[in-house]
Amino acid sequence: PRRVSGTLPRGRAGRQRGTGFGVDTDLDEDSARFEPGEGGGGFALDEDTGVDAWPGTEAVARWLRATVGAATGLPVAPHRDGGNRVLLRVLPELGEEGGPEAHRVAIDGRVVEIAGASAAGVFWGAQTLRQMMGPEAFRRAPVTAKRTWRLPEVVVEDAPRFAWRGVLLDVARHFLPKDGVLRYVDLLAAHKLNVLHLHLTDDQGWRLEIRRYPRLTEVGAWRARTKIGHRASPLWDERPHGGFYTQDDMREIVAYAAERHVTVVPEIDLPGHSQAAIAAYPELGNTDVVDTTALSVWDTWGVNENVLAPTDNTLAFYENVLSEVLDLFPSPFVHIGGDECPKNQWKRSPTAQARIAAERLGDEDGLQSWFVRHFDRWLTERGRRLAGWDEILEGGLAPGATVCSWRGYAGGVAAARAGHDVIMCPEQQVYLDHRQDAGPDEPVPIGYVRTLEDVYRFEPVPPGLSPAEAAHVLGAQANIWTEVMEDQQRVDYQAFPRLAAFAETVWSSLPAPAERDHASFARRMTSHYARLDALGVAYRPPSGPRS
Ligand code: TNX
Repeated sequence: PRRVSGTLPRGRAGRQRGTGFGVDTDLDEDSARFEPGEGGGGFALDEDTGVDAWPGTEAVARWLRATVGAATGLPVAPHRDGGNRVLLRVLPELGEEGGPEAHRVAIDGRVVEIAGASAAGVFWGAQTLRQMMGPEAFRRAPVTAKRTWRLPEVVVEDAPRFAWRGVLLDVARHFLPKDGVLRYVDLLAAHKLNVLHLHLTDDQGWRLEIRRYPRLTEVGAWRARTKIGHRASPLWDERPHGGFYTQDDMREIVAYAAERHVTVVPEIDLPGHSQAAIAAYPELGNTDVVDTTALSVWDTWGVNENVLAPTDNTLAFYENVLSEVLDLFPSPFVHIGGDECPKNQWKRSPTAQARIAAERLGDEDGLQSWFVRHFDRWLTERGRRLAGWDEILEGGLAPGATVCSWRGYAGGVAAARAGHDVIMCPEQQVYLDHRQDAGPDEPVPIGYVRTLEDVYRFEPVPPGLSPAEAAHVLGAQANIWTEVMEDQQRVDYQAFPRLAAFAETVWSSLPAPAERDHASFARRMTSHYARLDALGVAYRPPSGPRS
């Protein structure tokens, strides 16, 4: 069998090319690239094929059965003597070069061996196996006409470029019910993405049950109406909106994601983007300058003046919230937001000014930094790491903070130079709420255009960083803010196909942006659209909006 590496699109006939989320393993149109092995016919996956799951890979076997089993109608059951087999095993030495997610899929006439440096590597290898089976393997309903699925004799070796391959889902602006979140976990995993950053709180909604503070969801999870379109629109839909995850829901989401090697990173946004919390508990706001009892959950988009008051009560409240968050989320990282916090109320508030003087914070930026440092210490003492948006650089970065650089690369570069870890998510390239085309029929009422090609040109490590600084770039994230996405259908439309391009930029070691092979990517997308169809994803068609 041939040996191929799935890290780069090479574009030469006869060689297999990598995609961002595995290797290009389409049997239908690219079968010429697979040379039959010595045994001749390759591997026949049929009703006698069993799964031989070595210790640590049991969840991968369950996943194979639930996906490939459902699509093929084959048992995909534990291996018994007689049939051929899919062997799953952890082989730590595979990680010496490629790290813990490295894996190898080796197929001959008798065995499909999926070996990974860790269970995560085995899982990504199993995803590659499903890709190799063709689009029908992504269906829910079984293909009944086909009893034997042929796989070529091949060796695929692969490993991701970055450890953090993330997607932010904003479930605060529009609530996505639990099953929709589970579905997104599956979609992330199908693209070998491994971080789901859940934006759980904002001015327009609080989405997580906190037992100690029931009004956060009784009041904070509901709004009376929603602004149609983006900031400039003068129209509201006059339709109530809301919802939240119970703690049991969230445990289920986290466990489901963990089985798919996706880490759920929670975000509790502070001290800005907090009007829903203030509407529920008015004492959290700047009561000495505004009547916070008159506030309700916000029904408009943009940057909100109603921010948290810098009091001991606020700190204690959020410590209690975060204690419950830590119980639910094993993630090493907890995101505390820190973005877009206007300082006008603090400028007018005697309480805030007294805090600035007492703590020698200098100015309001120092006060914002005081909030972040407090929770950085608090999280560090509990064995977690704080992540925040790049505004947390203002007024001085907290010692343990990791920066999510969204206003371009500059914040991330400054943080990396200062020895902090960084997640790159520049809005100019990987904000999936931005429209995909300038055309008048695009259904998304946002001005900025970020095309599929723009996303494919995304490079997480900007030029000019030394190797040591570049090592602080843990990876990147595509952010799906949902102001203009009221349901799953709209989220699908905005997320896909761009998320496939993003996945490639974080998995593969692509050439420099100017040298990327868009034609090759477009060709490979042709077969990927068929997979997305089988998965039921309402992506934006390549020919433009369905109108
Ligand atoms: C800025 S990105 C925000 C979000 C909005 C987004 C819309 C960031 C940290 N803050 O609150 O949803 O722009 O693109």
